[in-house]
Formats: sequence, structure tokens, C-alpha cells
Amino acid sequence: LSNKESKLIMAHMYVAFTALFVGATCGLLQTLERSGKFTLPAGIGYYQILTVHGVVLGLVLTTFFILGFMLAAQSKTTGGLNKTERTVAWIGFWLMLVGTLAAATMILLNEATVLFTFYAPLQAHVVFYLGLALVIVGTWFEGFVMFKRHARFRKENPGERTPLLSYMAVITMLMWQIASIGVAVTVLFQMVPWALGWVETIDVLLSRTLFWYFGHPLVYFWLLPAYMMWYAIMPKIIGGKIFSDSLARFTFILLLLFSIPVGFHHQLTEPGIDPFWKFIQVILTMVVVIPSMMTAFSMFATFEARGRELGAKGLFGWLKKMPWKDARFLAPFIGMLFFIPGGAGGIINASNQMNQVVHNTIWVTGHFHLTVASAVMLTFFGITYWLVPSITGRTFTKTMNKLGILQTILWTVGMLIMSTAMHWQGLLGGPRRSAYSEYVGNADTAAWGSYQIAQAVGGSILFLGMIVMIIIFVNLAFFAPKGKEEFPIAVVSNKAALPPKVFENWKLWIGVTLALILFAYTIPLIDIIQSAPPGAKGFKFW
Ligand code: HAS
Repeated sequence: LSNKESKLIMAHMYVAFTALFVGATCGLLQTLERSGKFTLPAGIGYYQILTVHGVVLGLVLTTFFILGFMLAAQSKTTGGLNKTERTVAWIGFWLMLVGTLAAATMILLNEATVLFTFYAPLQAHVVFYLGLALVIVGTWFEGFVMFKRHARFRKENPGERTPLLSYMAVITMLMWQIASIGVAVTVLFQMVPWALGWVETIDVLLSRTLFWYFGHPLVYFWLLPAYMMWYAIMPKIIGGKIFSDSLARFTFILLLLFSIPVGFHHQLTEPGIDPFWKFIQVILTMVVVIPSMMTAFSMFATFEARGRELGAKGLFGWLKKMPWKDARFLAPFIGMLFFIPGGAGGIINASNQMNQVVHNTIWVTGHFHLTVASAVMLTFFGITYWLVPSITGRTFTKTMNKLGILQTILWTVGMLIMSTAMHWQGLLGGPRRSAYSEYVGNADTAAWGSYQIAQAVGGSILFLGMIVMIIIFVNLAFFAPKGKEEFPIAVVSNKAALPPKVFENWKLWIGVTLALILFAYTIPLIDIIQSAPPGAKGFKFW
């Protein structure tokens, strides 16, 4: 990558790792508070810390890391960004940064203690909402750059296969742009007028529905970059090739089509939505599981093929041939392992009857610590080990590799303890998002205490893991010896087989995506708006 591109990407990484430090520290404080053995100092509230934790890790760290990584992967594989593309990306970056600082200031002032799912009826200061709007607009700028760069590659290389990583970045951003319209609408047309006092009431169900229209694809916005790494980079790290370029592209197309019309699986217990439409969206949720199953299949195939090349025998002989001592492999691999129970938990959540048992319990918190905080984050850590040195012109030394392995072990042990305790306590009815309470000496709730302690132990180990990660990042960014670190991009095993042309028919995929969204949301949205109490109907702004 050129110097100018490197600066752009590192700017994203600095914000991401600052967010990791702040957010994970708040995570530790939360688990300590919920254990009942620790009181937050200086009158700081539990929900304020919880909001910082969720917003800073779930929204800020992820968004900056993902955009930085995808810009890097696309530039590397397409031949670089031109001046205009870089300028637009910088504008996007600054909008996001200013927005983040505005929103963060409001949270720190306790004026926006509304959690990372900031839908009504919790209300924040208007500056918080405007900050978030700026972040979203910023991401649109950067997404636009990725669309343009991909289109330019196609124009300049007619008939050629487009780079897989660029293709995947385009799908990820398309999904993101279409989904974030929902949250932009609720923020601008419901939250802002309400926070400014222009209207007195707000349609809560509409705001929650628009949020979850965005909220589920948001989790795939976190996941897809991890899949980019698994499909296109992991094979190179183990010395193999991409199992099937077409299968990888098709998985991403399915994720684009089915990630959005499924938001109701977060609202299964909510009144005001016709059960028929909940049922439809539950079915669509089961459909969106399929591309993840395809990914699991593809990864097994990649590992096995490489293992056999190296002489592995038997069903699981390939396991012995993997580069276990390479942190660039170990971290994402453990991430994949975490995703097996994480995904199974997701299917439980999405099953209507079982959702009644786990909804709003700390089981759900356990689920997303397995998915986003383990599968995705361990993959992002694995990416950091080569991405940062390869763009800062430094090397990932043996000492840092050892620290990377230590970091993976700490994260794995901490997360196993914490998330198992969360799942278990959830099944005993322990609520999520709730500060410590003795529940007036109730005997059933007394059983939760030991699980809370286990979470504090897991949280403390994770905190250590975060510190080790920050040390590695700072080393790779500023202190590691100068040199050339590989940017590992795998080649396709069967180069001759070009992906079907229809995969690049963007009008078709956008059209089908919109059709599915209209099918899943039009009637329920009309119902929701029509059945709202007179004082809070629809977008009162108008
Ligand atoms: Fe989820 C709630 C359903 C995936 C994140 N989810 C959440 C929340 C978050 C979140 C943050 O239906 C909480 C939101 C809030 O604050 O309220 N989720 C699903 C389903 C999936 C799923 C069906 N979730 C994710 C991912 C996330 C994430 C991914 C983040 C990145 N989730 C739900 C539901 C709720 C929910 C309900 C609402 C609950 C409620 O009531 O509030 C699926 O996409 C999962 C499919 C995944 C698989 C796994 C495939 C496995 C792979 C690994 C292969 C391993 C290899 C290694 C190759 C089927 C690809 C092998 C090696 C060996 C040696 C074995």
C-alpha cells in the first residue's frame, strides 16, 4: 500500500484500538459491579458504563476497524485508491470521528445513558443522535469509495475476475448502506424532533422496529469482514488455496439478501406486531443461517485439503498439520470454534418458543460475547498481527507472536468462563442489563450470585487479554523493527473456473434485496403506524 493509503488505514486503527481500551475497561467495571462486591466510584451509574461499553465496542471499535480493514484489503487487491477516492474516504473518516466524539461526550456527561440499542423510549441529548447520524453518513462516504473502486477495476479490466476481497467489501457495504437507512430514519425523523422537544410523544414500536431493521444486519456487518479473512486470507496463512471462489461469493450474496428482512426475531416478545409476520421473519432467519453453514463447510474443506497436501491421514488428521504456533492462525481459528456454540445459540434465540425462555436474560449477552466478542474479535486480532506491520513497514516479531498466542489464550479462557456463566444464569432467569440487586433476599435469585462472580473472574482475565492486545498493537504501530511483513492474500485453487457473470449483476441483487425487504416489512409497518395511539402516530415531525 502507498504511504497515503497507509495513513488513512492507520487513522482508522488508532480510533479502533483506543475504543478497545476504553470499552473493555468499562466491561471489567460492569462485571465487578454485578458481582455485588464492588461499587462504582464517583457516582458513576451502572447504565452509563454499560452504554459506554456497548457503544464504544459494538459501534465505534467495530466500524472503524472494519472500514480500515476493508479499505486496505480492497486497495491491496485492486491496485490502490486514486486521489479523489482517498479524499472522499478521509471526509468519511472525519465525519465519523467528529460524530463519535460528540456522542461519546454526551454519554460521559450522563446525557445519553440509552445503551447501544438507543431506541425509544429511552431518550438522549440531541447531540448524541446528531453524532450518530454523522457516524452513519461518514460510513456512507467510505462505502461509496469502495463501490467506486470496484467499478473502476471492472472498467479497467474488462472480462477479468474481480478480486474476491473487493467483491466481499462491496457486498458488506451494500448491506450496510441499505440497512442503515432504517436507523437514519428513526434518528432523524423520530428521535431528533423528540429530543429537541418539537414533539412530546414518540411511536416506540415504530422506533424499535426501524432500529431492528438495522440492528440485525449490523451484526452481519461485524461478521462479514471476519468471513473475508476466513475465506480469502486464512488459506494463505496455512499455505493452502481458496477452496472455491464462487462458493465464497455466493455465500456473500445470500448474506446480502437475507440479513435484512429478519429484524423481528429481536422483537418476538413484543406486542403490536402480527404473529404471522414474526413467523415469516423467523423462517427468513433460518434461511440466513445457511450461508454460515456453507462457510463452516468451506473452512473445513480448506483445512482438510491443505492437511492432506501435507500428508495428513484419517478424518481429523489435518488438525495436526495446522500452524498452531502462528498467532495469525491461532486467533481466528479459535474464533471459528467459538462461532459453533455462538451460532447454535443464535438458532435457539430465533426459535420462537425458546426465545420466550431466553429473551432479555443474560443468556443473550452470553450469545453475543461468543459471536461478536469472540468469533469476530479474535479474527480482528488475528488480522491486526499482519495488517498493522505490513502497512507501517514493520515486522511481527517472534516475541510479539508469543504475546499474540498468550493473548488468544487469555481471551479464550476469559470468554469461556464469562460466557458460560452468562448462558447458565440466563437459563435460571437472570436478567441482562441490570445492576446488582439482592432482590429483597429472594431465594431463587440468590442462586445467581455464583454465576456473577464467575463473570467477574472471566471479565478480569479478558481485561488482561485486552492489555496484552494493546501492547501488541502499540508495538506493531510504533516500535517493532522495520521490515516487510506479508499481506497474506490467498489464490483460488481452480483459477480457470470464473465465477458466473450474474454474480456481478448488482442491479439484480439490489432489486431482490429490496423486494425481500418490502415483502417482510411493508404490511407490518403499515399496521404499526396505523395502530399507534393517536398521540404518537408514525413520524409526528410531519
Ligand atoms: Fe445473534 C441477539 C439470532 C448470529 C450478535 N445477536 C443478538 C445480539 C447480538 C447478536 C449483539 O433470533 C443482542 C442484541 C441486543 O442487544 O438485543 N444470531 C442469531 C442467529 C444467528 C446469529 C440465528 N448474532 C449472530 C452474530 C452476531 C450476533 C454472527 C455478531 C457478530 N441473535 C439472534 C436472536 C437474537 C440475537 C434471535 C435476539 C435474542 C433476544 O431475544 O433478544 C446466525 O447467524 C448464526 C449462524 C451461525 C452458525 C455457525 C456456523 C459456524 C462456523 C464456524 C465453523 C468452524 C470451523 C472450525 C470451520 C450456524 C462458520 C472447525 C474446527 C474444529 C476442530 C471443529
